[in-house]
Amino acid sequence: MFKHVIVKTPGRSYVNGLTTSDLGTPNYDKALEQHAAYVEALKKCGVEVTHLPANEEFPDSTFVEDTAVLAPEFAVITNPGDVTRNKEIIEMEPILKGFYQTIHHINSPGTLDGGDVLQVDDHFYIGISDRTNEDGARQLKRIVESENYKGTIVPLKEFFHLKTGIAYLGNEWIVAAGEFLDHPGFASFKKITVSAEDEYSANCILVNDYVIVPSGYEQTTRQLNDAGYKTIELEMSEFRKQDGGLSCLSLRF
Ligand code: CIR
Repeated sequence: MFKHVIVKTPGRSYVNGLTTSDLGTPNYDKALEQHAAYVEALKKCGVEVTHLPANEEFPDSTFVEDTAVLAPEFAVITNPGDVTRNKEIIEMEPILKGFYQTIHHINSPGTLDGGDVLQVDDHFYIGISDRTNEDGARQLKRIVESENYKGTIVPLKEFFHLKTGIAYLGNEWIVAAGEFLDHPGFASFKKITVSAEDEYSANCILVNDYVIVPSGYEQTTRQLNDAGYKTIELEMSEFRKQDGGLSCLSLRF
């Protein structure tokens, strides 16, 4: 069960953040509305929300997931791979110190974004991407192993972040798209399969009794419901425009 989440309001500078998409510039007011709905959905899931104010200096800092990797026993402050985002960790570390006694760090030349890390029970899967390099992935593997967890490194072929294409829902269920549909590392899991056109919905999050999914992806939602999951659908258009998904907007622990 998750007890806490950390979120951060997008600042006005959000519309000037990083993106590889061609979906247009986000509408700031709509982004604020969608963020507020996200926070309400998390509250419905029964978690206590630590809500950080916007920081205009870092346009992408609403995507707090990239700044840390959290387990019940320890936190890891990452070393985000894009230079414009790297110093977002400075603001996150004191917040996490309020919750954790054991804090590890990913150090340069290693880089790692939290979006590249998927926790499956006692096992962390660590993607190597344009943001997370081999050194950063190896550092995180060593850290989790020192804390009695398993670590597996997964070089990505296409996805932006590992969790762009895969989610874990507990009870051996994963949601998988693209390169993860027949990836040998995830062959033993039960799968909710996501088609190429619905790929954005592979980034969904299990928060206690609910799976939060982006709205507009009926096939994914239907499969989730058929597998016994209660779902909450959220409009995510303004975050999708900046390559952000549901997992990116919070740290859950
Ligand atoms: C970025 O390029 O860093 C942001 N525009 C999107 C980050 C998405 N984060 C995530 O998937 N964990």
